[in-house]
Amino acid sequence: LCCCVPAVSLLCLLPAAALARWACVRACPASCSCTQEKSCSVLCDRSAMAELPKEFPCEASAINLDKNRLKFLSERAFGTLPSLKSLSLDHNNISFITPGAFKGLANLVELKMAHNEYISYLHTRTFTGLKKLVRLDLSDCNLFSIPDRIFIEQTALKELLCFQNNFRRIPGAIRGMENLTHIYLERNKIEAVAYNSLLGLGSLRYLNLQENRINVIHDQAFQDLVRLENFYLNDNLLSDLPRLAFKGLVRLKMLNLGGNQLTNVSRTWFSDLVELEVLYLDRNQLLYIEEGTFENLTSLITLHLNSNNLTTLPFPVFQPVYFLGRLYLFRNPWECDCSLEWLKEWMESYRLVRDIPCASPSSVAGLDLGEVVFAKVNGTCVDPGELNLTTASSEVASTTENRFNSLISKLLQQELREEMGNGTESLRNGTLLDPQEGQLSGGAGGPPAGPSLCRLALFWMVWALLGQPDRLLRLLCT
Ligand SMILES: *[C@@H]1O[C@H](CO)[C@@H](O)[C@H](O)[C@H]1NC(C)=O
Ligand SMILES: *[C@@H]1O[C@H](CO)[C@@H](O)[C@H](O)[C@H]1NC(C)=O
Ligand SMILES: *[C@@H]1O[C@H](CO)[C@@H](O)[C@H](O)[C@H]1NC(C)=O
Ligand SMILES: *[C@@H]1O[C@H](CO)[C@@H](O)[C@H](O)[C@H]1NC(C)=O
Ligand SMILES: *[C@@H]1O[C@H](CO)[C@@H](O)[C@H](O)[C@H]1NC(C)=O
Ligand SMILES: *[C@@H]1O[C@H](CO)[C@@H](O)[C@H](O)[C@H]1NC(C)=O
Ligand SMILES: *[C@@H]1O[C@H](CO)[C@@H](O)[C@H](O)[C@H]1NC(C)=O
Ligand SMILES: *[C@@H]1O[C@H](CO)[C@@H](O)[C@H](O)[C@H]1NC(C)=O
Ligand SMILES: CC(=O)N[C@H]1CO[C@H](CO)[C@@H](O)[C@@H]1O
Repeated sequence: LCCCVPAVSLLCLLPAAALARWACVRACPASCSCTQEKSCSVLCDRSAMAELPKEFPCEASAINLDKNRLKFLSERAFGTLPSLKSLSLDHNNISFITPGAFKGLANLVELKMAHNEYISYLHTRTFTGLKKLVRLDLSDCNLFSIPDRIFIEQTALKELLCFQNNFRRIPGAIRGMENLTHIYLERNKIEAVAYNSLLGLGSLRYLNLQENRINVIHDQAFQDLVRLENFYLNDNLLSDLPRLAFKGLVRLKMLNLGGNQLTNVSRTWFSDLVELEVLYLDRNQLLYIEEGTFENLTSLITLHLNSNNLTTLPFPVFQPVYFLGRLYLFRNPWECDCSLEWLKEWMESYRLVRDIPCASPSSVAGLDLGEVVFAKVNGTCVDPGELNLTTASSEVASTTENRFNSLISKLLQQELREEMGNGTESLRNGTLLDPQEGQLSGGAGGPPAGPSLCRLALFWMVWALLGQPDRLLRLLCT
């Protein structure tokens, strides 16, 4: 029974603060400590408790029961606590929750039950009475599924944390929960995202599905997620995506598709993602990126394409390139022939790219693209592997150009090396973290200033000259 009745007349003589303190402490359970600062907090964590105390202070606004040995919650396990906002039961050994266990906690906002590894089943009426619940944590609880109607009263729910369970599909219970903003479902065993799995989630801003076993995504599965900003789909088993997979996600800022099995990137996938700033496509098996793929990504700052099977990257794939701040291309079997000449130039002028190890042609294998010197014959680039076939006829021109070209490369590389230092890239669970990402967000990737501009100008000058070897020779020889 609740004790929250106006205190007896004697107590009315006490000041309100003193009265509150008295009330909070008076009913403090034996193995807990109770503090009344702003509101009544009951701390019962790490006290080897196997059963709940008989009674909590009626004024309690927060109860912490973490790291005990609780096994069982009976109906109305906490009595009636009209002031309780936060209840934490993390790291216990709860294996059964009687339907209606939380009845009487009508104003509870946050319920934490993470790391109770023996909860594998929840009854439809588990959360009955929790009409104000905003945040629910059921992570690492060994759940295999939850009933579709379990959240029928939790219309205010905004954050649902269910990572590290055994779900094989996205719980139907979340469908249509229009106030949900954050869903954590990483490290489950989800295999597919059906067209109706995520219907009606119009407020969702964060969705984490990483480290599942997703191999199928139905067409238009994400169509209702019009406010989604951060989307983790990395480390799944995707080998393809529907043509219009991300259609309508106009607010998306970060999309992580790393660690899948994609081979082709279709130009239709990202056509609506006008606010996307960071795109991860690393650790796939990409062979081919369709021209125009990044065409509409006008906000893109960082693109991760490292650790794929790319051999070449046609220039038109990167139009428009002006907005990009960082481009990661390492760990790909690059074929450093003339088709990558543009990338080398870009690399040297803008410093947005580095680390492009060449796998072929054999004459440059093992070099970095930045070290490859593209020979020119009559102003036309000659692929490294073929050099020996063509040098004879125009030996003078090409060697002079080569020497000049290589001098410029060396100068630029020297500087590059000085700027790079070590450890610019750190791996977070296989996904590259960009240490500068945060700083880049305001209009990053614009033209480099100061010395870089000079380099750029120098570079284009040399380039223009190299395109006209006669002029270059005149310039060098007079
Ligand atoms: C936790 O509960 C399970 C099953 O209910 C039991 O097998 C296990 O011994 C309990 N562990 C502890 C530490 O009490
Ligand atoms: C949920 O959001 C809707 C608007 O989308 C709002 O009318 C409703 O009051 C919200 N529910 C709760 C319980 O906050
Ligand atoms: C990938 O693209 C190439 C070139 O267009 C095409 O030949 C191949 O069939 C595509 N593969 C897949 C799996 O779509
Ligand atoms: C880019 O957006 C425009 C206008 O919405 C659209 O017509 C075009 O097809 C998009 N490009 C790609 C590659 O999808
Ligand atoms: C990508 O390269 C890896 C290792 O080099 C290879 O095992 C894999 O089959 C390649 N994938 C494709 C699609 O070519
Ligand atoms: C280079 O140009 C000269 C004269 O224009 C021509 O004789 C020669 O065959 C050209 N060499 C090659 C490799 O095209
Ligand atoms: C040119 O060099 C490549 C290797 O760099 C070699 O395989 C090829 O036989 C050479 N061709 C001629 C005509 O010497
Ligand atoms: C760079 O790496 C070298 C060898 O790997 C190491 O000795 C040196 O301390 C590193 N420098 C910095 C600034 O981390
Ligand atoms: C930074 C980060 O997310 N690290 C996580 C990598 O994955 C392991 C387990 O797979 C986690 O324990 C780390 O927190």
